[in-house]
Formats: sequence, C-alpha cells, structure tokens
Amino acid sequence: MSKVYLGMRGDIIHPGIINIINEGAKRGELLVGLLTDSAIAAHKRLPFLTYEQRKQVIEHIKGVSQVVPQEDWSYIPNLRKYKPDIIIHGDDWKSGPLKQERDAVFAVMHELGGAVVEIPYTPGVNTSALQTAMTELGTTPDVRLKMLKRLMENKPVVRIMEAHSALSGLIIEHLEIEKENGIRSFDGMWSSSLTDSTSKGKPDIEAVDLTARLQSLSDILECTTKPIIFDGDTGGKPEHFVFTVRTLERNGISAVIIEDKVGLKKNSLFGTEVVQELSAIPDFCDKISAGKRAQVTKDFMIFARLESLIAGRSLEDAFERAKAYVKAGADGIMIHSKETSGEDIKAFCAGFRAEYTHIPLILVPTTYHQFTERELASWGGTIIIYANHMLRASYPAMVQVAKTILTHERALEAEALCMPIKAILELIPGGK
Ligand code: SPV
Ligand code: MG
Repeated sequence: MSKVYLGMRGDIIHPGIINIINEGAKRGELLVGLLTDSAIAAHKRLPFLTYEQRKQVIEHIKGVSQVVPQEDWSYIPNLRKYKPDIIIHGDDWKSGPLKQERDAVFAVMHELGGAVVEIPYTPGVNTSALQTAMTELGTTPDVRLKMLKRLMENKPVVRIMEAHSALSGLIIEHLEIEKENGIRSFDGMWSSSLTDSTSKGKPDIEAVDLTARLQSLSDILECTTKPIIFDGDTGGKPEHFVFTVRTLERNGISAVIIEDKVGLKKNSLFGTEVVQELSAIPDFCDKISAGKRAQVTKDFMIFARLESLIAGRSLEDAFERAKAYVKAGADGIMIHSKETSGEDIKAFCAGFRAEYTHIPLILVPTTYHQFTERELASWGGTIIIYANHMLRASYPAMVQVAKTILTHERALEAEALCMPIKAILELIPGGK
C-alpha cells in the first residue's frame, strides 16, 4: 500500500479539505502532516484552535490513517523523515508564495523516487478567505485573552503596536506585508497610557482613570481580534489594582504592565528631568501578589515594569527588583530606559537571562530604535512594544493638512495629503 503525505493547517475544515483527503485516501494510506502552532506562527496568524484540538478533529476524519506534527512551514523535513510514495497538494501552489516550495518538493520527491499529485483547487473555498471571514465575525474575550500566551510559546518574538483608538486598532488588526518567508503583521496591541491620555488631551499622569481608559479600549475591542497588553501605569493602590485586574480580564485583555513608581506618575521618557520616585520593593511585591491572587483565569498575566534606569538608578537596583518581582509572582519583566545606545538594556537582558531563561522579557525600543526585532530577541527580548508610534504619526499628518488649508485658504492643496473620499467611505464596511 502506498504511503501518501498531506500537509495542512487543519484549523478550518471545508469541502476543499475533505476533497483532498478523499483523493489522498484513494491513493493509499494517508499520513497527515499537521502544522504545529509555531510552524504556522512564523508565516501566518495563529490558528483559532490549538494543535491538540486540530489533531483531535483531523484524526476523526474518514480516510485519515495517521496525524503527525509538521514542525516546519516547509514540507521538506517531513518528506525526508517519512519518505512517502506520494505527496498530495492542491494545484493552487503553482503560482504565488508557495511556488518555490513546490519546486523544492518536486526535487525531493524525485530524489526519493516518489510522486507529486496535484488536485484541482476547489473554487470558492480556501482557508485564508474563511479565516478572514471568521475574523470579521469577531472573537470572544476568552479566545483573545489566551492568544498572547500562545503567541509567546510559538514565536521567537512577539510584535506589539500601540493603539489608542478604533481606527489605529483596525490598522494593526489588518495590515500585512508580504515578505520572502510569508506574511508579516503585528501580533497584538499596546494600550498606552501616554497615547490614550494624549489623544484625550490630558497629560500622562494617571489623570485618565480606568473608566475613561476603558472607553477607548472598548472601541478597540469592538473592531479587532488581536490580543491586547494594557498599560496599567502604577496600578494604583493594591486594593484598587485587584479590581483593575478583574475588569481587564473580563474584557479579554491578555496582560497588564504595572510600573514600580509612587507619587504623581510622570511619563518615563522625561527620565530624571522630573521627579521619578520608585516604590519600596516590598510594597510593589504586595501589589503584584494581590493582582495575581485576584485574577480568575490562569492565562491572564501581570508584568512588572522596572523604572530603575529611568530614575537614574543602577543596573544592580534593577536586578534586585526584577528578582523580587518574579518571586512575588510577576509573569514577566519589562525593563525600560530612555538611553539611546541600548547598552544598558542589553546589559540588563544578559544579566536577567543568565538567571531566568524562560520568564518573558518585554522591551520598548522607543529611544534605542536602531535595533531590529531580531537583535532585541537575540538579547533575550520576548515581546517588543512599539509604544507610541501610531499617535506620533497621526499628529504631524493632521497638522500639515491644517496648515496647508490655512496657507491657501482653501482645501485643494490639502487634497493630495488626504486619502480619497471614496476610500474613507469604504474603509469601514457596511456604510452603504
Ligand atoms: C506608554 O506608552 O504610556 C508607556 C511607555 O508607558 S513610555 O511612554 O515610554 O513610558
Ligand atoms: Mg504609560
């Protein structure tokens, strides 16, 4: 009996998949190579279902003999491992991003003395289109909350972009660029106290309270599905923080970051230009522990943010605090700095990683922006947050248009700086 290999994501089962499974089973014993979460995450959005859930479904489809993990986006490692007589694939890979992979598969199957069978693509149904349709239907708080942990488990580095409004959230939700190794997009959103306050015309001093912050958040939640990390500022009093944790969790937020400052909070990027008073270590530990005790789900995370370097203190101070906060139950550490060289952050990462190999480390490269995600990940960074860029981009664009209209006393010249009316009308579906 021939051995037939079929690689798949197996997240959304549609008639096209059933057809290819039937075609495979007709030709021999069908071995399904089910792509693992990490194989998918490197190229596409994480599947809705986990690997184990997808495996359970696929194993029960008639015609499937065995399900094995495909750990790589490419079929090649599994073809070499399982040496099938046949690999079966939809013929839609003859053009587009999978074309190169197709050539490589043909070469390996030739070498192995096997065959490649291409099945005419079932028109009208494909996983990517269905995934887009499902995304449009929205998500549940539970699915969204869990997503950040799954991303951290399956991606070398998680890429987070600041969102302060529904519109900025929509860009982060949908923007994709195509690169040689697949689609590149943002993994989730940062609800920044700086940009949320600024967009409401308030300074970043915790004057915008949780209720007001939740208004912006609710707009974003309504039109996106990606996970959100919430900037919890100092977290306030421990007795108040426990309510914040519950509220965020109920809304499907994946994590809150609280910073170890006390007194009137000032934005960290002022550095030592303003008074930055740090919390006593035991007090901040108590706040973390209170938050951890308050959470209801196991997947919500509390990250502790170290302000030692912002306040002009030493790396040793930062290490001492990091250790205490991890011991108190922090699920991860964010180290912040306004230095431009990145040397202090790099040194912190090295020291931290020497002690903790698996605790998530969150970096915010606003001032040390010359480093790529790959470089920051090689230092030990787990999550990279672009903390304020959407707001900083929109403000000068608006000022320029307003200035152009003032200069010419008409809107003609500003037109080229604006998106077309038709495009804005059609930006949000359902308006017509
Ligand atoms: C924020 O985005 O509000 C932050 C990061 O807290 S920073 O502004 O760099 O302090
Ligand atoms: Mg902030």
